[in-house]
Amino acid sequence: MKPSFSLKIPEFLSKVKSAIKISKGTLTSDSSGIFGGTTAETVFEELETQLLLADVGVETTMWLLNEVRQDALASREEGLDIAILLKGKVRELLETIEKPFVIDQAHKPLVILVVGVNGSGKTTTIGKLTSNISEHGYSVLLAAGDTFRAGAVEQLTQWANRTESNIISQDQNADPAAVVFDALDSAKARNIDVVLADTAGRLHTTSSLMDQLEKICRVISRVDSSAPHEIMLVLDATQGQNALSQAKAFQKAIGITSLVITKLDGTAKGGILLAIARELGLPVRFLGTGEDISDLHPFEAEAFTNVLFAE
Ligand SMILES: Nc1nc2c(ncn2[C@@H]2O[C@H](COP(=O)(O)OP(=O)(O)OP(=O)(O)O)[C@@H](O)[C@H]2O)c(=O)[nH]1
Ligand SMILES: [Mg+2]
Repeated sequence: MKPSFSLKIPEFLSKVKSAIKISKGTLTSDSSGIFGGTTAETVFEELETQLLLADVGVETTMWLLNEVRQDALASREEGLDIAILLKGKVRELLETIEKPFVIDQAHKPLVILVVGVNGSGKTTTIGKLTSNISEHGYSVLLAAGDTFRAGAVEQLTQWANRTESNIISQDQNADPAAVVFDALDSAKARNIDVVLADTAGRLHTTSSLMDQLEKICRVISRVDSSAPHEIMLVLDATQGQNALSQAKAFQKAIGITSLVITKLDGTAKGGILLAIARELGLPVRFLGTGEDISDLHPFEAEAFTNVLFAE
């Protein structure tokens, strides 16, 4: 049997490297091979290696392969294609975290706090997202909550100019909670739809910095008790399993509500999304695939599965 992977990959995902490479010869096995024969074991061993290389992680890899084994056993179909079974499982798993970003107009402004470790792509993601939201006809105000890094306010100001959106900032070293508070006040007064708050990059292991985020959330909720409506963690896909540890730490400290996975261009570590789906189950809103304003895309499980398995 020929491998029957659909290669329907949207243009925008063409920058993402395929991660799970399965050689053609091992795709198919007859049923006698699957149930205990060496052919099946060879196939499973190869799948395991490929999943681990793609940064799926040990736990999720074992879980996936076990699911596939059970399905194969239950099916007993002649000429069963194990890789197709795996691909189906991967898609099902990724579908659990496909929850597209929507602007809930019940909240005005909708407040999104963007957090993450240093350099993960927070500010760039905010710029791209601002462009995306504005294109849909909503007004955006940026809050320059990174008052720590030199140049951070200027970087966000450039994005505000580029996207013709509003920005509220203060001097470097100002209290980030005060900046975000001002931004919310201003957004309310100007009837703005969405506030995107940038924050300084922080190591997930530094508790004083995590406390600072908590303070920002507290101050935000004083203006609107339902806010922040989304706490978006930006993860750099090239960090692989470390991104998963970051997500767990941020989740524990301040309670993340959604994820953006950046830098998927040029890395074959996209398998991290499988570990995220299995271990965190948090919605993945967007994927970042480059430094340009247009390099942000809604996460779609099926399209991403096709990329993971592309030849
Ligand atoms: N290739 C690639 N580069 C990206 C992507 N997203 C962001 N970058 C780059 O990563 C670098 C860091 O991006 P920033 O947006 O400044 O990251 P940050 O999280 O705001 O960084 P700090 O504020 O210093 O914590 C910049 O050079 C960005 O252009 C992406 O999806 N792909
Ligand atoms: Mg930044």
